Amino acid sequence: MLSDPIVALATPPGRSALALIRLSGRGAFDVAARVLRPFRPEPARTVRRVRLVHPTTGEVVDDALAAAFPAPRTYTGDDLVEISTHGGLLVPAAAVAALVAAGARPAAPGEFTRRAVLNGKLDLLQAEATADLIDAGAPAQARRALHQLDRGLSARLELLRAELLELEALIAYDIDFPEEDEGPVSPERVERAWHAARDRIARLLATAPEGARLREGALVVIAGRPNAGKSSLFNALLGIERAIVTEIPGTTRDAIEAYAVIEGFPFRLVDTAGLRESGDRVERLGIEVSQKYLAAADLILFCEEAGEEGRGTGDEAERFLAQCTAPVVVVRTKADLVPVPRPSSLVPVVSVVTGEGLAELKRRLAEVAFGRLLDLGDVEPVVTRARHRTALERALAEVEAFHAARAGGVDAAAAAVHLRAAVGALDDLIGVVTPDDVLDRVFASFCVGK
Ligand SMILES: Nc1nc2c(ncn2[C@@H]2O[C@H](COP(=O)(O)OP(=O)(O)OP(=O)(O)O)[C@@H](O)[C@H]2O)c(=O)[nH]1
Ligand SMILES: [Mg+2]
Repeated sequence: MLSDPIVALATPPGRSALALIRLSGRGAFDVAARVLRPFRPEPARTVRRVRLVHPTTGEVVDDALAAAFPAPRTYTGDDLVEISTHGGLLVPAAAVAALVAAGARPAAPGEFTRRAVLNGKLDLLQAEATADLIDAGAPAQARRALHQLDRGLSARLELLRAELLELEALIAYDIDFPEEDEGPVSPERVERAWHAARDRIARLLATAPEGARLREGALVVIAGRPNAGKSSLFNALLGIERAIVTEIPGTTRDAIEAYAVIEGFPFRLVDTAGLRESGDRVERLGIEVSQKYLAAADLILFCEEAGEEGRGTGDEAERFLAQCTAPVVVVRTKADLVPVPRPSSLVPVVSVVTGEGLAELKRRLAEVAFGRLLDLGDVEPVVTRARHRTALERALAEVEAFHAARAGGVDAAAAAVHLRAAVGALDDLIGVVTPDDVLDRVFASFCVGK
């Protein structure tokens, strides 16, 4: 059923001062009236103090606050009631149970937002942004999600869509006047309009790799010779003593992964076993794991001891680095052991003992992993999901195919089919008409009550 009354706890269960319950759908006010004393939908959007009572046993569950939001000016687009109860495990659950006994159904994950999309209150990109905002662990993720929730990406795609329709209209003149040598619209004008639309798609697509990294966290693999100070630096970047540090080379045997927010951006830091030829079986396995991480890395942080630059990094390490496709940031460790002043170099120099250079290193990591996003600032839209990327790739391919068809002498009507297909790809992306299975996928990761 599309609009039956649903109910859910919108706050996490556990010890808290308050909990928020949402009830929405056709008949939501009748359900509320069976449980809340007193309940009146008027005046709308006004909080009132109520007694929350179980509808069949008459037992008083809580002394609460409730507000009624009549359709269509609500989050879901249907009638909606928000009830603030006391927190904890027992009261909110009993309140939800009372509303279920009064005729509401427990909501599925993301069902409130799904209804908002179906009722045209949010587009699909805004619904995704809602989930991203809730899941945000780093400030940059939250800012990006808010921008998308504000229709930043939607507005850009609508502009693009309008440009493609405009291009289609220009072509239509050729369809109407096929006999004329030169139609009323010059080929240059069509070419210019095509270029503008094509570049706009390409620029959006170019944000996809860093957009995906912003969602998942940039994978930074810390590598280098044994005893180079990798685990010490890993701990310093995390701000906790996570990995074991000793003066014995070969201390780290396994890869250790941890989440960190650096300069407001999300990172997944990995400490690895030092790279060297080793006779020790466990250490060799550790080095194999290091290599796997190096292959998957977004960025490699390569540690060398300061003052040891002349000694090279060892054949083994150099071979690994030569195979790496990810950008490498070299860092000199243990700066406090080297006399100052040191020969100046572009390579960051750090010490976990004095803290020297750590702030600069963090800025450098953010620049290398998220430089394009930093350049774009918070106003330009960014695509963050595989769903966005594949739709834009489809649109780009169709727009290119249109151009190739025109250049190849295909008549205007046949070439325009590609423009239609490109517009269709953008419509799928914004969620103009969205099939159920796409909605299922988008809302699968939502929490209940959202
Ligand atoms: N003085 C000084 N000592 C450091 C610094 N960083 C690391 N060390 C020391 O260097 C030694 C090796 O440090 P680790 O962090 O374990 O080095 P690692 O690269 O992880 O070594 P493996 O796990 O064996 O590959 C330890 O004795 C650390 O205390 C530093 O900035 N200054
Ligand atoms: Mg180590």
